[in-house]
Amino acid sequence: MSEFAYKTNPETLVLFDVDGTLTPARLVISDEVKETLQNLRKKVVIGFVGGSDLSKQVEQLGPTVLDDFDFCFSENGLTAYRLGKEMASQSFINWIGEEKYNKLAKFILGYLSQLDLPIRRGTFIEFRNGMINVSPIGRNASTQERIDYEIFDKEHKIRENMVAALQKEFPDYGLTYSIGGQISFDVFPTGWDKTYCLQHVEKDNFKEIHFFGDKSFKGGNDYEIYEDSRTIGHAVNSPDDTVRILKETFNI
Ligand code: M1P
Repeated sequence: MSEFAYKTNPETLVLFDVDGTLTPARLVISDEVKETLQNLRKKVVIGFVGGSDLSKQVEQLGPTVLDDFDFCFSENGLTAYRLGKEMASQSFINWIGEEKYNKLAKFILGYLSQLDLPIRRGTFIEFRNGMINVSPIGRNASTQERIDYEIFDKEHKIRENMVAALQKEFPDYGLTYSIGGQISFDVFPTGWDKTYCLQHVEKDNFKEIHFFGDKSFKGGNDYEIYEDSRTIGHAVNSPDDTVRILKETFNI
């Protein structure tokens, strides 16, 4: 018998993006969203799929995150947990190889060094298990610095132009560039977007898989999974919106 048999609808899985869907960008989950998820979990199987690594999701969703969700997918599912147990994962560096990665990193650092930006902080390339994350201002920016940068970036198209330059420089690398957050973009092998996590739930044979995300538009990092034929997509514009749709759809 399935471990999910105790739920009212054990054959339904509901997956959530994190930033902008369960929490405000890079901030902590509210008590209201937490309580809504607890109620939902009694009825269906729940999971999150975020671009960030697990340590960020622990900060945002809480230290008991592995117990609070049936499925936890960090880095689009490159790091995956089912009922608190880690599932097999792959790595970006094994896939790309040291030589090609070195060329890519040199180009990125050179490009960043030539940009005129009002401020810079630290950590311009974050090396993760399943991707790298590139931030012109640096990942150590404070919340206010992030907000200011996002406005500057929209006006000067810093990330958009940089992605175009990378695509031109490395046309045969098989990489996807995704501008999902406020200050950075993710770089990962094509196909390792959020749909990557769906292979981890195949064995459970869910009849319905719902996905909630705020970046479901073309070019957003929720687009592929939102549009995927295996999911029922829900586009949201805030955690409050997520709660509202959950209450309407699942009667909680
Ligand atoms: O989850 C969306 C994005 O969140 C962060 O982006 P930023 O720091 O630019 O706001 C990053 O963790 C990024 O990887 C992720 O896709």
